[in-house]
Amino acid sequence: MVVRVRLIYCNLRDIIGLTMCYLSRLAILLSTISLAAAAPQAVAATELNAIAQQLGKLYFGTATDNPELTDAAYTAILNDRNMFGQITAANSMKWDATEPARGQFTFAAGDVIANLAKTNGQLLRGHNCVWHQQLPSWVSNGGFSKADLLSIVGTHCGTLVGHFKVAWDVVNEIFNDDGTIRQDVFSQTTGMDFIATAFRAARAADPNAKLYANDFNIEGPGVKATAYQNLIRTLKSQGVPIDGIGMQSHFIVGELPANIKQNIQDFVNLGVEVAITELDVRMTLPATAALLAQQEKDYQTVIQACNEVPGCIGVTLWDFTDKFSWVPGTFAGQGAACPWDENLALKPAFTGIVNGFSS
Ligand code: 9MR
Repeated sequence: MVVRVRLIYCNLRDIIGLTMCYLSRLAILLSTISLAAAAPQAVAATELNAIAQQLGKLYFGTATDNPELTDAAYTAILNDRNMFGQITAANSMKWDATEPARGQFTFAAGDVIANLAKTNGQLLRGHNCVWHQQLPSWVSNGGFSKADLLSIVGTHCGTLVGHFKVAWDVVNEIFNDDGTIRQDVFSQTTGMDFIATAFRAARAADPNAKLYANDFNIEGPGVKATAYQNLIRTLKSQGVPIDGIGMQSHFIVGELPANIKQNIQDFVNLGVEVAITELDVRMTLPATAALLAQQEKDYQTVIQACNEVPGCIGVTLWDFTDKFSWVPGTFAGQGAACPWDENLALKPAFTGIVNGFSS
């Protein structure tokens, strides 16, 4: 019965995709049957978004990228709303993709992702308005005055948020690991003022969008998390609309920070929601059984921490398969960071996620 219910959600676009979808459902069902015996509070659903929503989360999701959408076996999994209830564009809503020249907005690639989410019945996170990377040189080298750059930031954020109408990473990676403000064109030209400008423009463009600050190395307590907590206090005291903190969660196997749950709770206590926005757990290759087993535990730890704090509203993988992970291209000799391997087969990490929701 459960199999029949799940199978009807397979995307019937082509025979390869359909076959992959069926095989994936079967593997999930088998793994969940074995989990059900062990876990004290085994959940009834077998797919990640269905499990997350059953437990009161808004979604379980994944990043995706436009070039990947030609891969039928990949999209058969991506398009399954019970597996992924939310998607994030890994690249096509960034500044270089959306405003390559001043005032010239191009939404074609971003709209492909937005329309995919709509077609699939998935939520969309917008990523991102203001970031020091993938920033066109007309912004970084424009030599603008403070007033000009604030106007540029406001126009960019307002136009993006107004167009896509979703939850947004309004500012991305604005602090260094030591908690100081990152030195880039935005802070060097405007001090901290670009932050309020970006959030206010985003709110004016869409009063319903959830507006986030997003960063890495803020998943555990420490100076960088404290910097964001202070920022939230400051922004709120000034009436600047900030709704959430995105914890990117790009982890290394066996090296998760301690006290993730407490840290999430500390943010929630300040009156914001928290989302795990870019989860992956990389390792030095080759992937051994021991590394994969530790990775399973690490995924479980993160999911359990989010699961146990009601204000942690959802989790997004930074793509679900090693086939399309950003890790090997950035960290030589590292990879295998995702819960699906390069052949789209489930890894032990998938079980870790399910168990994280069950414990
Ligand atoms: O996944 C993205 C990759 O395709 C791009 O080449 C890269 C460019 O910096 O950005 C990656 O996504 C990043 C995200 O936008 C912000 N947090 C870190 C992510 C991994 O680098």
